[in-house]
Amino acid sequence: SAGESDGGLAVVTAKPKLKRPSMYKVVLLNDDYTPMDFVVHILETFFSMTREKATHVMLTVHVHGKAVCGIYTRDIAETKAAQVNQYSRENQHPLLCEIEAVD
Ligand code: NFA
Repeated sequence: SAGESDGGLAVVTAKPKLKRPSMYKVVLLNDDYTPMDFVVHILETFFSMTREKATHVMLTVHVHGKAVCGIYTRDIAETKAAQVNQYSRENQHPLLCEIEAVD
C-alpha cells in the first residue's frame, strides 16, 4: 500500500518495487584430513548431487582448494553452510563451508 496521504490513488497506480534477491555462493574448502568419501556424501546429501557430479566437485576442491556447491538466496545459503559445518563437526571432520556474495 502507498499510504493514507495520497487519498488512495497511489495504492492503485504505484508499481510494486520488487527487487530480485541477492544471491550467495556456497563454497566448500579443502583440508588435509576429511576423507574424500565423506565429502562426496555431503555433496549428495545437502546439495542433491549425483555421485558423478559430487565426485567431480570433491576433486575440484581437493585440487584447487575450493569449489562452488550451489548458489542460493542468503537465508538458504547460510542454512546450507551451517548444516554442512555442523554435520562435519558432529562427525569429527574439519570440513568447512562458507558463503560468498555473487558479484
Ligand atoms: N584433501 C582431502 C584428502 O586428501 C579430501 C578433501 C576434498 C577434503 C575436498 C575436503 C574437501 N583426504
